[in-house]
Amino acid sequence: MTARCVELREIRLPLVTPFRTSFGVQTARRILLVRAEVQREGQVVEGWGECVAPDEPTYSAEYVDGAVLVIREQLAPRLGAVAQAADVASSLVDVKGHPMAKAALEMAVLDAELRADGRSFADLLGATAERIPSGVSVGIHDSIAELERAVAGYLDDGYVRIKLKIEPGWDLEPVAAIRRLIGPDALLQVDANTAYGRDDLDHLCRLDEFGLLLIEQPLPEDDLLGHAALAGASSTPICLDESITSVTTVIDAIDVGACEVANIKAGRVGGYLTAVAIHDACRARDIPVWCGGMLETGIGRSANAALAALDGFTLPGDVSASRRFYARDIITKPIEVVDGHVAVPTGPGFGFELDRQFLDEVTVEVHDLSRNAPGQ
Ligand code: NPQ
Ligand code: MG
Repeated sequence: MTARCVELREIRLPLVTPFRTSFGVQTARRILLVRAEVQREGQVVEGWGECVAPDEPTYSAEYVDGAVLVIREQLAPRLGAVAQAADVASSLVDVKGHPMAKAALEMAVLDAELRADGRSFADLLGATAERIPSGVSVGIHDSIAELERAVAGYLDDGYVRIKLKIEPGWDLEPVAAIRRLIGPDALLQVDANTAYGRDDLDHLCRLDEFGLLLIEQPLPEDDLLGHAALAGASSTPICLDESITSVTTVIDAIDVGACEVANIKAGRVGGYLTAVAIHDACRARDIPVWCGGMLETGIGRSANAALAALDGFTLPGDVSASRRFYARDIITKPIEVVDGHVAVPTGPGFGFELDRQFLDEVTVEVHDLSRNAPGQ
């Protein structure tokens, strides 16, 4: 088999409601998609990957325009033709950083390869669960009353776990209000996206009284020892997101006591294959993991639903319905939450079918990657 990434496509989708985090507000999402082709016995089979890089470099260093450049000028030429998805990461290893861009290329090749084999991603992973519990990430709101309305709506939708975005000035009061609203037994956690500092450890310990599942990434991504200090002081488990960029970083974070729970996002770690390796490393160390989200379309959402079916994913993830973020998805059967769960896709590849007409309607730009092949 030979696989190539042949097309980079930028789409734009409006969000159903603004999504505010400690690092900014999003009202629409530009998303890069990668199309790969594999040749198998004279047939051409197509696969798709999704780059989770946001519009601006405020979650991590990557962003859409940077990803376009690095994929076109650096990654796609190095990739050229590969024999299998498992070779993508090693062929790109000389390029430092850019995990989301690399992950998108690996994803496209993996989807194409699996489709050519008639095999699902869940089958490749050995995941047997038919459905996964679905959690929802709730942005910062202008008032507690608005937040309560939003959370009540998500509970009506069936979500089994609520995650509140927090930042200094929006933490104890909203968390107290939502704990009161949803009752003592409902699953609740918070995510600060690095908004606090080492001077805030005492303040963050005040969250302990709310019975949270975890507090996600309170401190800057490079502050592992700060997270370890907080883990020692707080009864709420510390979960890392932004800090975990590789198998090595997660093992080190666990070893120094900074990571009691891990959020796994394939894009942040350079691809789904590394995401599985991180899952395995956490499982071997009895660290619970859950699947994070990056406002994916149905492409990334389908892949996440399969990843989250692995045994070590013992906490509900941010794998919510397509309509949590988008009125219309680019796949024909949008991801749905039924009875609080998302179905693990069973079709070949990541299991989605593209809505070609809608995809074309939302396409902003198409780049031909085959023209950047080496020697052309
Ligand atoms: C997190 N996601 O867990 C991220 C952060 C995040 C679902 O909470 C555009 C693209 C906007 C990606 C905003 C969730 C985003 C984004 C927030 C990711 O930290
Ligand atoms: Mg997070």
